[in-house]
Parts: sequence; C-alpha cells; structure tokens
Amino acid sequence: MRILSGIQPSGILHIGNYLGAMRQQIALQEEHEPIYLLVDLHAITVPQDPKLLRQNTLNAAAMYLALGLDPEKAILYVQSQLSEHAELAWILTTIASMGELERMTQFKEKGRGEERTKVGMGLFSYPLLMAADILLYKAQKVPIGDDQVQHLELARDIAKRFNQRFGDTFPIPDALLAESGARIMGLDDPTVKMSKSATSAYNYIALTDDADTVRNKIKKAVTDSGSEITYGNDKPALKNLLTIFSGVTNEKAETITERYAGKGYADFKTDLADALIAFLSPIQERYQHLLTDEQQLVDILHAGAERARPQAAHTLKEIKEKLGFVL
Ligand code: AQP
Repeated sequence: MRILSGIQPSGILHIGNYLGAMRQQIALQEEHEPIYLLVDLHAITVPQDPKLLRQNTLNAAAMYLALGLDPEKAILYVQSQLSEHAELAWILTTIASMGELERMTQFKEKGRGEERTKVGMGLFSYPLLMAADILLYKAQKVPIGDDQVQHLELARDIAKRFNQRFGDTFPIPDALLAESGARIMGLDDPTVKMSKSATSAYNYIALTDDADTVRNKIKKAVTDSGSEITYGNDKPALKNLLTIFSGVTNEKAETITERYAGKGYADFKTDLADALIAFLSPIQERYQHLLTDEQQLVDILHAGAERARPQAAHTLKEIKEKLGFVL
C-alpha cells in the first residue's frame, strides 16, 4: 500500500504538526515504504526568504530524522527535486474548476484581508499541487491533520474525474487521521488550530522550544472557567492541553485527570510543561547533532528523490500517453 504525505518547510514545526501528522507518519514506516515530502513548492505560495527557505527545508529534514524517521525505510525528499510534481499539477489544473478551488477554506483564510484580485495564484491552486503529489505515486493513504481533509477531498474528486475521462488510472486516496491530536488548537485561543504562521508565538509549542520557553508558554496558555481538571467539550482549552499531555506521555487523558482530582491548574500546568520538556529534550539533542552535518542531510534527501524518481516518471508517462501527448 502506498502512503504519502507532505509538510511545508515554511518555518518552525510545532507539537500540532507532530501529534496530528508526523507521529503516525513515522510509525507507518514499520510496515510500509511511505513517501514524505518537504513541500517547498507549496511553501512558496506565500513569500519566503530564499536563505530561510533553504535552512527551513534542512531543519525539517533534520526534525523528521530526530523524531525517528529512518531513511532506509521511509522515502524523504524535497518536492522541487522532482519536476514531475509541478508537471502533473499543471495537468490537473486543466481538469479542476475555479469553483471547487474557491471553496477551499485554507485559500480563503490565508487570502483574508487581501484584495481578491491580489491573492496569489499559487495559493489558489495549492490543493492541485497536493493532489499531484498524491496521484503521482498513486497513494492510497494520506496521513494528515484534520485541517488538510478538505484538500484531500478535492484530490479524491480530481482522481475520480481523471479516471472517468481517461480510464482507470488512480486509486481514490483516503485520509489517515490520528486517533487523538488530529487538530491541536492554539494555546492562546482554543477556537483556532495551532499554526506556525500564528501572529503570536504563544499560540504554539515549537518542537525546538527550550525548557524556559515551554514553561513560559504553558503558564500563559489560556484555560477555561472553573478549577477542576476534567476532559470534555465543555472545557475546550483544557481538553486541548490534555490531548497534548496525553500525546507526549502516551497516557490516557482520563488517567491524567485522575491525578489532579482536588488540585488546580498550577500543578497541572507545571507537570504538563515538565512532560513536554522531557519529551522534547532528547529530540532536540538529536536534531542539533543532525544539523552539524548539512551534507549528510542533503545526501539523504537526494537519495530519497532518486528512490522515488522511477515511479514518478512512470506515472507521468502513463498520464501523458492517456492524454494523447506524443512521447
Ligand atoms: N494544529 C494542528 N493539529 C494537527 N495537525 C496539524 N497539522 C498542521 N497543524 C496542525 C498537520 O501537519 C501537517 C503539516 O502541515 P503543513 O505545514 O504542511 O501545513 P499546515 O496545515 O498549513 O500547517 P501550519 O502549521 O498550520 O502552517 P500554516 O500556519 O502555514 O498554515 C499536515 O498534515 C497538517 O494537517
């Protein structure tokens, strides 16, 4: 079974990226040969500083490895290293409609505040590039966070339409959502998802945050009214903190809440910060070590692209033949 997902190297990676996507992506390498892309072509749909984009791409590769991705098992590479992604994305623009792209909430949110005519074309067609990533490898399962489900639905529609017009070509891909943590919310606002492009750093716990920063952010994290530590929809901020607590300790949320019967938020927050620090410290050590050898990271990414290239080329050739291109 082919599994594929991507992550934008557009800044820091946060605990939402990990619990919502990267954790299960890495676990899947034990039984499959998944493909994970550092999607720089997606990242440039909003302005990027070139030097920073390069560094963020290497940082994201180092973080995947520090979290346990084994490049012998999973295939990790940079999307722009194989031109087939962009080529297929163009072909898909010819079978998608403006109307279906206009319905995408990410485009609406990221373009908010901009005059409509000024929203970038790349941002608009972003989901088609994602569909191309998936369809290029005929992926059947796509491990993503909840916020990407709408884009996956579009990829499914595009795959079905292509199959109808040109004959059976693509399996219809399914989203693989984490059982818990598929949507981690902002620490400063539990009504919006944790996001690397949040205006305040108090929105997220970066995987690279040091111990003092983690303590400070958890201390400032918003909580709900009342002082009891319970897990439920009536306490969305606490529910989010408990999901994070449970995610980094592998304890059930209910088991955690039992420990805080009769205690207040202060104890809970101190322990949550400690749990996060204990989880992040060894990862950060490996991450820093991996970044000392940039060439090794580049080599791993090149090797990943070379492993993936034959299948990407094969699928694109098949598609071109079906479209009637002279090869
Ligand atoms: N808050 C989240 N909870 C659970 N999963 C999340 N993901 C992102 N945020 C959360 C999942 O992480 C994977 C990689 O995300 P991405 O960087 O490619 O795209 P994104 O969804 O746009 O992530 P951000 O951090 O929110 O970036 P910005 O701020 O640029 O929009 C995806 O599988 C995503 O679902």
